[in-house]
Formats: sequence, C-alpha cells, structure tokens
Amino acid sequence: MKFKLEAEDKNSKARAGEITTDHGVIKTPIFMPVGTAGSVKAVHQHELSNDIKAQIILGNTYHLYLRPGLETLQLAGGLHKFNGWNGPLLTDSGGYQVYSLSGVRKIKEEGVTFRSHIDGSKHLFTPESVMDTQRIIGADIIMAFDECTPYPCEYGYARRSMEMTHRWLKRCCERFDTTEPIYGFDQTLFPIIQGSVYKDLRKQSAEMIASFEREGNAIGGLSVGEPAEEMYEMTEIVCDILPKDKPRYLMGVGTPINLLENIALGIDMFDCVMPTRNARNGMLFTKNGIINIRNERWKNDFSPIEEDSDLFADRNYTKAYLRHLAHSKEILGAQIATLHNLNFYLWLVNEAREKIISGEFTEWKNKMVIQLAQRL
Ligand code: PRF
Repeated sequence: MKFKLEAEDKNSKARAGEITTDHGVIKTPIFMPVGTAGSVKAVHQHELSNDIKAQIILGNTYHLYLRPGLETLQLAGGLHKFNGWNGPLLTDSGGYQVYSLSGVRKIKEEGVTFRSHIDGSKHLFTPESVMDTQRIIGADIIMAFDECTPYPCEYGYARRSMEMTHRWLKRCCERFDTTEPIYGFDQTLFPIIQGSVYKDLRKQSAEMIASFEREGNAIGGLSVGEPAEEMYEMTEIVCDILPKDKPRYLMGVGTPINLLENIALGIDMFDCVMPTRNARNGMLFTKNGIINIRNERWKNDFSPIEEDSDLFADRNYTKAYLRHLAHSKEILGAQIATLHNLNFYLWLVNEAREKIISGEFTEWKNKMVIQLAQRL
C-alpha cells in the first residue's frame, strides 16, 4: 500500500490524498460503504463500481467467519473472487461486532470467547486467529483486534482495556509479519487507537499506535453514544499525534456533518452503516438536509428524488413513487434509497476533497454543516 498526501487545507487540518492498493487507487478523504456479510445490502457490485463509483468497500471478519465460513472463502480464492468486487477491500477485525452482536462473551488476555448470533455456537477470537482469518478473507487493508469500550466507560476499565488492546496489537503484528498473503496481492495491517473519551488515554494510545509504524492508523471507540463535541475533541488530540504521511481511518462514523467535521480535523477514511441502514428505513440524506420519504408530505410529490443528481435512480424516480415503495415494503424501495444515500455520501467526500485541493474547504464546510442540519 502507498499513501500520497496531495493537498492540505490552510484554515483547517483537512487533507487530500491518494492510497494505492493492488486492487486500485482510493482518493481521500473517502467514505467506505459497509458490506458486512460480503454484500453492501441491496446494491449490486456493478452499481457500486459504475453508478456510485465506490472506491473501497468494507467487510466484517465476524460475519464472514461465521458464514459462509473460512473453508468456503479459501476455496473461492478470497472475498474478492467470492463476491465479484474487484476494487479495494477492507475488513474489520471483529473487535467491534463481537461486542455489539454476539450474546454471551468473555474477554480475557488470550482473546474473546463468544456465542454466534446465528446459531448460538461457541467461538474464540484471538489476535492471532483474527490475523489468520483476515489472510483467508484476503482484504487489501485488514484491522487489528481491539476492544471497543462502551460509552460511558469508567476510567479504570478504559485504561486497562486500552492497555490490553495495545498488547493485542503486538500479537497481531507478530502474526501478520510472519505470515504471507494467500492470493498473491499485498495486504496491510492498520492498528486501532482506543481510550474512550479520556484525553490522557487517547494521547497515550495514539503515541503507542504511531510507534508501531504501520502503513495507516485507525481510531476506534468513538461514535458509541458520546456527544459529538467529545468525539471531535478526541479526534483532534489523536490526529495531532499521528504521522501526517499515513492515512487515518475513523471507524464507524457517521452522519454527513460528522464526516465534514472530522475531515476538518485530519481524518481520511470513514465507514458507517448509516447511509445503507437508514435508507432501508426511509431516511434520505440530501444536500439540503434529511428527508423521511415515508412522510405524508411526499405522497403526491412527483419531482425527482434529486433534481440535478448524476445518479440514474435519483433522476428517474419520483419522491411519491419511492414513498409508495417504502410503504409497500417493496425491495426496489430499499435499492433506490440505498443507492441514493451512498451516492450522496460519496458526493460529499469527493466535494470535500475538491474543496481542499482548491483551497475553499473551510468556507464550504461551514455552509454545508448548516444546510445538512435541516429536516425537510
Ligand atoms: N473497533 C473496531 N471496529 C469498529 C470500532 C472499534 O472501536 C467502531 C467504533 N465506532 C466501529 N467499528 N475494530
């Protein structure tokens, strides 16, 4: 993997860059659609690449390990071959899904024992096993095994958990560095900063994570229920410590406004289920604010979903029709709304990138933040 820093904003810490992987180039800042079980829900791979021009998508170790399982993934030749997505791919380590999805779990120094949310079967994830699993899945960027602390989190727990995440990182690196990619293309490992909402812990964690000198760094444990201002404060502290010449990934964030504010603090990569999940519930993100397409207001509104959009689905279908599909629980409604939201998120980060390059980012961001907060 290579990262080239292309431009820095003068009035904020926003940056534009370019990540090169064996499966293609990613222009940053970027949003990564979430494809948990090997599919970005309701979207075809050709729509991802051709219609909304996704540059990288995400998969989850936890889900893929449980189903279809490692044997199938390895026989397929990795996730790229299995799902037909030929672009850059990142997998999360399970260091979040294990805590948020599985039932009974036990966290020990060795790793985490948990029960599958699918059939209740018992499993153990360790830093080593999670590296091996991500070798088999075969993503271009893979994530270290961490513990994402909940919010609120008592200081003592947050400190002990962060220290364990650091020890787990050492084990992840040792395993990763003594194994090879299975499918002939390069993989890189990103470590994850933790430390809850405690400034001293975040500083310590950022320094520790930076000292591993991996090719990119991630920030976890945020957007778990804390006020947005606290999230921004933590992002700022860690971005000021992380090296400038490596990409920074803020995990599981967030709303369109969260993206812009964090880009301004120096974040390069984001992922979140919000545009896809909320689309399936009828929430549409637009330049002028949030629409609930199920509202009576759109019943007889035959204007296109988004007038001057470059997306076929936005121009070709009306708000009234999409409202009807949502109320009728038609699958097409989820497909159209998901494409719309992802296209909007990708438009937003691309626009941010262009404004950073042209030197107009901060002014544009401040205007957008007001616009995006509206409810239509
Ligand atoms: N750790 C991992 N994945 C994550 C998170 C984390 O802390 C978050 C927190 N917002 C989202 N996804 N491994």
